[in-house]
Amino acid sequence: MKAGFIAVVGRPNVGKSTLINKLVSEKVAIVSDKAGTTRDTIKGILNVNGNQYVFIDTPGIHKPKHLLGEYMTNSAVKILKDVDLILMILDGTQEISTGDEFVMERVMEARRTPRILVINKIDKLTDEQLQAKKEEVAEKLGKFDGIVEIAGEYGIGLAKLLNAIDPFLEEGIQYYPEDMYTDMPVYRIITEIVREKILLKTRDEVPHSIAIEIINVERRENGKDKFDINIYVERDSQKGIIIGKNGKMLKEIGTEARKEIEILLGKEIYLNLWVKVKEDWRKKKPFLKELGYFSED
Ligand SMILES: Nc1nc2c(ncn2[C@@H]2O[C@H](COP(=O)(O)OP(=O)(O)O)[C@@H](O)[C@H]2O)c(=O)[nH]1
Ligand SMILES: [Mg+2]
Repeated sequence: MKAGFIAVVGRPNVGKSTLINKLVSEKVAIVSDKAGTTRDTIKGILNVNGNQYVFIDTPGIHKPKHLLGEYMTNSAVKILKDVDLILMILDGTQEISTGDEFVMERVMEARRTPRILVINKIDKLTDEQLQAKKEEVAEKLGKFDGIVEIAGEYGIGLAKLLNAIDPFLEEGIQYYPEDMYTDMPVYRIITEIVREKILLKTRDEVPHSIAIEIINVERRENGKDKFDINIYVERDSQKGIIIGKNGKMLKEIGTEARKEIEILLGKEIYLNLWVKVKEDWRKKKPFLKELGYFSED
């Protein structure tokens, strides 16, 4: 058995979570077109051909603007020194930006950790554009222990990516049982599902202003379990957006989330969603701790 921890880093929206979900064939990380979707480091575990790949999804690394952002960037950067390999993901459809360079600087700080560059979203690139992208990488980002081109969303290039990772795995180790595909507790997956449904339906500041907390679970011997879940927002106006006209939006969010949670749990449930205003919660450490962020300090 060979195994290794592989940190997947990059600026927001390059496709980190999509790639890991595809690799492990299960949804471990929620995905949306909004930057800042992933707030925590999440492990997706792949067992194949006697190799165990432990991919660590990270929040996009960016210059933090608030306490939650600081937590997100710090938790991504902290793990870089401890992993066997870093995959730095680029969105091939975008020019390499100061955002990518900021990520690269963090990667370089973990000096001894090998790094592979992954150019993603090649489904949208011509051969010429891909070639130009590689030249841009060499010029703006510097040296890597390998470069791989993929389209994570469509599963293109994933076998090559695993081949490129293999030399960096450690011999004689298995970190997790073979049937385990994530380290996320089931309650955490449930709150993430609710958050994803909201992210997909909202825009501007709303997606960033949401926190989800399970406040009560009623288990019933005969009948469906009942979940009460709070959706926190930062402003009254955001509460209005999420509830929607005659409660329509909240109802849709609830139905979509319930269906996915039922698949996860393998049984039907009742799901009650409540929208609460908690002003500026992203700046309040005690509340962030209550939600499970900053849990280690
Ligand atoms: N065209 C294309 N879009 C992709 C690909 N991978 C991810 N995306 C899209 O990019 C957006 C951000 O993806 P996500 O995985 O949440 O990015 P993250 O912030 O880096 O985790 C989503 O809208 C994805 O559907 C890809 O291979 N091709
Ligand atoms: Mg993500």
